[in-house]
Amino acid sequence: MTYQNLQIEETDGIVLITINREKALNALNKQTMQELRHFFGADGLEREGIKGVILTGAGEKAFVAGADIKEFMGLGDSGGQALAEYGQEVFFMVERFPHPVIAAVNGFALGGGCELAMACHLRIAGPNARFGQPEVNLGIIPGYGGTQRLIQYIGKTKAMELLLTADMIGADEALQLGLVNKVVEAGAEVEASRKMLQKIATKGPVAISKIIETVNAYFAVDQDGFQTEVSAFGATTRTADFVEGATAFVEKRKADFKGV
Ligand code: DAK
Repeated sequence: MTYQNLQIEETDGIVLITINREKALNALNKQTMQELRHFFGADGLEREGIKGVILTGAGEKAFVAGADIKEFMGLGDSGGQALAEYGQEVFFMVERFPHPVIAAVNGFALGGGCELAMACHLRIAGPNARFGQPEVNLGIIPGYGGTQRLIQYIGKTKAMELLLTADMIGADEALQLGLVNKVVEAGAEVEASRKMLQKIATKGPVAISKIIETVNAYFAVDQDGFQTEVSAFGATTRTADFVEGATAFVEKRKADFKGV
């Protein structure tokens, strides 16, 4: 697939994906969703030696200002349910991606944009970041997992308020509520994300993937998280990386992990 709306740059195993529709505040149209699906469901999985992914939006104003309202207006009264299923599938691919994915939130993260940021494993926001689920303003509800993930991050009380009022919150409140991991200076969102991924990249890659899998299991209705942890722990203890990590500790040196 040739990417039209995603700009993809890989440096030292870190992939920077910029959603590149600045004039529409990086709104998620069908093409962009297909490209995200292609990256997180195929291209990104096939790339060797990936350490992590940073997702951001083009320009200084928006991460993603939601699903493309102008495009989905043409949907009429049919197709909404199928599109929500498709969107949820794409965002589950992000959430289940075996390498860490950080949303570098450089402005509005509204509707589908807030949902996309929440599907990422970590969120680093700039001071201009604004989060919200304004769907009720349009007479609809979030369709890409927003009603569920917002509760996971900030609890039912505040999630209910934001979902019902369509109010936006700024970066500091998002930090206080646990929606973002850190707030950095304007323009430093991507670099701060890169720094965090570089730190994670010094750890055992199999262990990192297993952490993602196990944490996700906590929220999966069809999985016992504790049992998932037992199996994942067992799998990590059988890796050469564990032998290397333990040996490096004893020998008082840095571990040289190979991801096996
Ligand atoms: N879609 C399409 N275009 C958008 C857009 C969006 N979500 N957000 C902004 N734009 C466009 C504007 O139309 C404008 O384009 P021009 O008029 O210049 O051609 C340009 O971006 C700049 O926007 P503004 O002029 O409005 O900029 P302001 O600074 O004045 O305001 C804003 C910024 C972010 C507060 C405002 O643009 C805004 O309220 N945007 C919409 C936010 C929003 O409601 N987002 C959508 C939430 S609903 C579904 C599945 C999922 C969903 C829906 C359906 N199905 C399965 C059917 C999810 C829906 C959502 O995400």
